[in-house]
Amino acid sequence: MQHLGVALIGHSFMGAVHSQAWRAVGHAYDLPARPARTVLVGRRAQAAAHAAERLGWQDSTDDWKSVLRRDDVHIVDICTPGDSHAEIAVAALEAGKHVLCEKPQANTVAEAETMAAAARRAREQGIRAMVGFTYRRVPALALARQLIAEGRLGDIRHVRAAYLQDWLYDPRAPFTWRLQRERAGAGALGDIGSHIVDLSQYLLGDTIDAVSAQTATFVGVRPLADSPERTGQVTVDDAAVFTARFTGGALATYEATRYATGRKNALRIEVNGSCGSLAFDFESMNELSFYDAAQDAENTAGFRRILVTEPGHPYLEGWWPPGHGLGYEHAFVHQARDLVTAIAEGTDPAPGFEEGLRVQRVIAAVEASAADGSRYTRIDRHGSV
Ligand code: SOE
Repeated sequence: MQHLGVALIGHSFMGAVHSQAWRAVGHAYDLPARPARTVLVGRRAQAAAHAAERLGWQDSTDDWKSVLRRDDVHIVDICTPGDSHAEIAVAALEAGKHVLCEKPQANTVAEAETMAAAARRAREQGIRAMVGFTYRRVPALALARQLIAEGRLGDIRHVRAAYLQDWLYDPRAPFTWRLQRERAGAGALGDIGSHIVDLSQYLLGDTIDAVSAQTATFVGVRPLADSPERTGQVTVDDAAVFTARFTGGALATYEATRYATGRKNALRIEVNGSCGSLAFDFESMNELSFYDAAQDAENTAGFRRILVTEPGHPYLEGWWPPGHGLGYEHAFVHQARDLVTAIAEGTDPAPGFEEGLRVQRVIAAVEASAADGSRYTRIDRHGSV
């Protein structure tokens, strides 16, 4: 059994979730290779050692470059803010390490292009790269992709996607790195908007061709967490709304916001086609709503609720009996399974860095459209009608 030593870089929220995934993946699935939590990397040695102890990693260091020289490290798992993704990913690929990089892939298109080029070169040596758009691996959404690919919705006309959070609705919420352009690249648009852009392109098997957008920053200055009398300047979007046209002709609407008061992590997507529709809400993540125009007689027509927990549903062979349900972390376990399988079988994991680059291009286009306000037709407040 091939041994795959993992080096985790970053140990905050994403580092903790990825640790859970690396711990659980071998319990849930019979894998063609065995991943191990070899070394955890953090900016401060003592905090990294404490996190390694708590999260079950064999070793820890504050020097990310040192893990690239280790023969017992085969996968570098990047869970840091976006401003370090490109440097770490390119160095890891060039050192012959497979790379899993959290989303969004980078903070700019140029960085994402550099990563995609490095991945193309590394692929010639059998080295793989993957970007962590995990919602593709929620079983209900993987099933949605299957149904659309089978033609059950017919020609796709609409996508309606929203990713709603509310952790910034209160102006007293403290300043964080996610509100600094140089650290995060973008705000809600890059952090959660990237998920619904990737997810919609994945579900349709199509790409966005053009966008028209508005973004807003509602609160420009926030108190620092460690000294509330001092403040930080917010330099990213708090919310983005945009329309989009797909290459295949479908029209789409998107909303990504951190001000949807009361919505904690509400990712919602609906796809309408000429033969039916699909709808998903992450707050009911084990369910998929399906309207089959071809099958429902007039007096029984309606959306049906598919409980996506059957053994034959995507990824469910590794889990519990029908109806027992999965959670947020399971998509990360599925991500780990698919990466390990791709590495062992010598195939390309999806999404790779080319797909991550496509998402980055959409984010850049949304920001360009929002900045070019002239494309937004203002209402004539003093008109005669
Ligand atoms: C934002 O708060 C966030 O943590 C995203 O960064 C993750 O990608 C998403 O899965 C949950 O929300």
